[in-house]
Amino acid sequence: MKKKLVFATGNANKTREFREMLDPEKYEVFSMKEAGIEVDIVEDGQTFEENALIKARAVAAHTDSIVVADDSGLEIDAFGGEPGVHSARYLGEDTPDEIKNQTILERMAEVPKEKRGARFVCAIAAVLPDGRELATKGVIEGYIGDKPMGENGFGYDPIFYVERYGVSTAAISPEQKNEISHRGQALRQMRDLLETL
Ligand code: ITT
Repeated sequence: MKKKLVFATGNANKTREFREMLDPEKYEVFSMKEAGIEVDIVEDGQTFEENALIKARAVAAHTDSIVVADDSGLEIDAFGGEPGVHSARYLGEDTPDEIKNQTILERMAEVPKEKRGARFVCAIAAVLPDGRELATKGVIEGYIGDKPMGENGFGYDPIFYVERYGVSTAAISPEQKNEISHRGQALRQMRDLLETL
């Protein structure tokens, strides 16, 4: 029987990547909107793990399905790990991604390659109908490039480069990104945990 999942996110790009990675024969993924759930969630955790759990619990209060949430972001070494858990709000919630990326590149103009390290982190939390909670995490190491590159992906992808390809995660295919990404790693682990239920 297919597992019904409600994905506790308002981010359409995360939802797309989730759907790309979950076998539609095994999982029926509903967005909060599709599940008719509207909640205002205050993400006031100190870590990605805490925030993912806050989101999953908030939505689980409104459904009997399995709820899965993703909290993710970009840690930049030259900024002491920022924006980190503040990635969505960084430089203003409504500031377009292109402006955020351009601003980061400008602020890092003088930073040499060896100090441009960065990573995407993704924590995924699930709350089951019986109240059990599951958590997984994925990390992909990379660096901030010297210019935006690529049309795929979303958010900070155009400035986040990976050594393996020498290009940004917006310049590789969605399949290639899912194979190596923070979200891909965390979601595959979560899928394995859900398989054992
Ligand atoms: P929800 O909380 O509703 O899930 P959100 O976009 O607010 O959506 P987060 O609080 O987890 O999600 O913020 C994560 C931000 O980090 C996101 O808005 C992107 O800017 C960035 N981000 C996360 N994963 C990314 C990825 O795979 N590629 C590029 N940027 C990413």
